[in-house]
Amino acid sequence: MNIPELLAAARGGSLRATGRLLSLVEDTRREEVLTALDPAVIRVVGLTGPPGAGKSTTVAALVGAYREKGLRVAVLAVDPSSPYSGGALLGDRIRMAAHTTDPDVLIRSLATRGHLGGLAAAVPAAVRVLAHLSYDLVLVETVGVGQSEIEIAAVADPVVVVLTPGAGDAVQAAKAGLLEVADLLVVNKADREGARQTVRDLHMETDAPILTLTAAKGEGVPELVDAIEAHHRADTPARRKARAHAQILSLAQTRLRTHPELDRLATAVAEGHHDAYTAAELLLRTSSGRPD
Ligand SMILES: Nc1nc2c(ncn2[C@@H]2O[C@H](COP(=O)(O)OP(=O)(O)OP(=O)(O)O)[C@@H](O)[C@H]2O)c(=O)[nH]1
Ligand SMILES: [Mg+2]
Repeated sequence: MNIPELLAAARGGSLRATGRLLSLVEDTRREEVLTALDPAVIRVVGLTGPPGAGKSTTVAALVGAYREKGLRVAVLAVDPSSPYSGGALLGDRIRMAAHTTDPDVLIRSLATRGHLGGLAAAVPAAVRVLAHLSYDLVLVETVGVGQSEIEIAAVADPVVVVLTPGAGDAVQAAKAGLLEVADLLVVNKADREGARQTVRDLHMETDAPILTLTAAKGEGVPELVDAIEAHHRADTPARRKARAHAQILSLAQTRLRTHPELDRLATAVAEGHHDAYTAAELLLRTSSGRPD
């Protein structure tokens, strides 16, 4: 099937065709697919946080809540660490089991293979495909380690940071830069001791709204849905512009970071043939298709 045929089949409800399209935008045929899409708007909610904080459990609970409202929901689970779907995603599959037979729920794991700009470039492309296919909402889960949560902040609004109770967790999260990207904070596993103290600690570190949640039991889920809605309602042109700004920068940086000339230029600088300023200028020029 060619791309227009795939798009037609996907719009007609074929999950297979949708899956195929998502694979294409993860890979070398991204541009081809993207140019075939009309611009469409879709809400993207990002969930990030330390490993094991309960992100997938929260996502599964949110899917349930949004399905009750009649929304078509897509889940993108990003596994930045591994090119293969490992144990974590197997666990997710169990947590998502209730939704896997629902035709209005799409669950997809994106393994960022490190080429074509990885996560930063693959997620916005996948989101555009899903918008075109009339999903109402995309939930993007990514582990908050390193770069990925910053990249997610460029696509998602709000970014929900999921933490767990525990001494020093607030401080750890602040140190890891997680609080900076948080529009909403969730202290999950509130059935454990110390949740209230963690909330108090977090209030010292951030002005973002903080909720408690016991995702495993669904407690606090309606409040989280409300907080996400409130955040959406409060969206402004200035915020949309800030997101666009972050997205452009993120995509441009990715292009530069993965540019084939970068390595050659680095060697030239290391060997004293160029200074770094000239090399940076050359990299920008070759990236914009104006090699000299
Ligand atoms: N006690 C308690 N355990 C929970 C709660 N929510 C999730 N868990 C458990 O925490 C573990 C990790 O949950 P996940 O939802 O897989 O966490 P995650 O953040 O998606 O994990 P990774 O994707 O591997 O980083 C699982 O064993 C869950 O059952 C909760 O509200 N209370
Ligand atoms: Mg998970």
